[in-house]
Amino acid sequence: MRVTFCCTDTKAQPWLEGLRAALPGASVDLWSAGAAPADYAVVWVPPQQFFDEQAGLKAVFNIGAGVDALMKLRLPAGVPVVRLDDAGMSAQMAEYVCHAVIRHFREFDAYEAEVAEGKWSYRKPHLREDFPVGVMGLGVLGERVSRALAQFDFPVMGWSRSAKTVTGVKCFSGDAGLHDFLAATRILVCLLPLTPDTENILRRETLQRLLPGAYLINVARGGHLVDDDLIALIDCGHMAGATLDVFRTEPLPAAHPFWRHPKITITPHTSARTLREESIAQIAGKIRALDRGASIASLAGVVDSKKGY
Ligand code: NDP
Ligand code: OXD
Repeated sequence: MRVTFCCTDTKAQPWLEGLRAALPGASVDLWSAGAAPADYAVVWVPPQQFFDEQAGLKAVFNIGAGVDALMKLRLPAGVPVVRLDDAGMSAQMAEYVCHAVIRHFREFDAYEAEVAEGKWSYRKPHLREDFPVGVMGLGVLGERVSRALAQFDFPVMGWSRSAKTVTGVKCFSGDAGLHDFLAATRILVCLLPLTPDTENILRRETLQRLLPGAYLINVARGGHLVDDDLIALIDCGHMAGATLDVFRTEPLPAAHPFWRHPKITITPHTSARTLREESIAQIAGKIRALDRGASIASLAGVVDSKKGY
């Protein structure tokens, strides 16, 4: 069995060593132009030439949860794409989002600023019922994040394409459910995949339906958000601010106003990192299963090419 590895912006050597150890007997190599045809590919944003040359792949494994960049390429007809299914990301995402929600709700930034000025002062505690949190996307990551927030007794709502039931979370679905979901949300968390249906979903028209004093946490993709609409809604006072981990252009260009906006906190696409050991174990386990004759449909994380996630 041949496995080819082609991951942009990734140190290849530890991945190659890990995959070789997890797949003894397989030949696991770094792809280069003209390489021999492989059975399986492990990729992150490969060049188009990679797929043009590797037309006979049995499956493509993406070393991330989001496949938006991959789905823009011309893939060999019918090749299954398998994304990471959690692989240690949901716990990180729950930490990041709970931290951002609590930091805003408890006004820790304001306390930090006052302490820096030598002030010992109290703020009136907010009521949780005034800070309902709405999570867009109730998949592997969104569901875990919703459950974690509910543990802190925030009122939590979730929105997904298909109807869902999550204990402690009021669930909405589809276009029909979006209006009511937004109208009841004060802190909005985006954990949607980026697809033609969800691109620019965080724009003036949707953000202005949120409760006054709304706060946005975008941990999905920069393409979900219309940057200027967010800034305008914060500056006019409808929104209180935002925590953003993802951007249309990454790294965020030095001149972008998000760097300096006093009500916007940014982090460098780090809310849930791909963990190498967990990811290798998951991908190698799936390759072994396929090699033993398991069907693609039996694997978790298979991308539906029509839905785009
Ligand atoms: P999943 O595929 O498991 O979940 C996606 C969720 O979004 C599902 O609940 C799905 O609904 C819902 N959804 C998709 N399209 C629509 C739509 N048009 N309307 C309403 N709901 C929709 O993905 P994950 O939870 O694993 O990951 C989500 C995203 O998080 C990734 O695609 C990636 O972009 C981002 N991500 C960001 C990271 C970071 O570090 N910032 C790290 C990892 C991921 P349904 O359940 O009905 O299918
Ligand atoms: C992912 C990411 O999609 O890191 O996994 O953004």
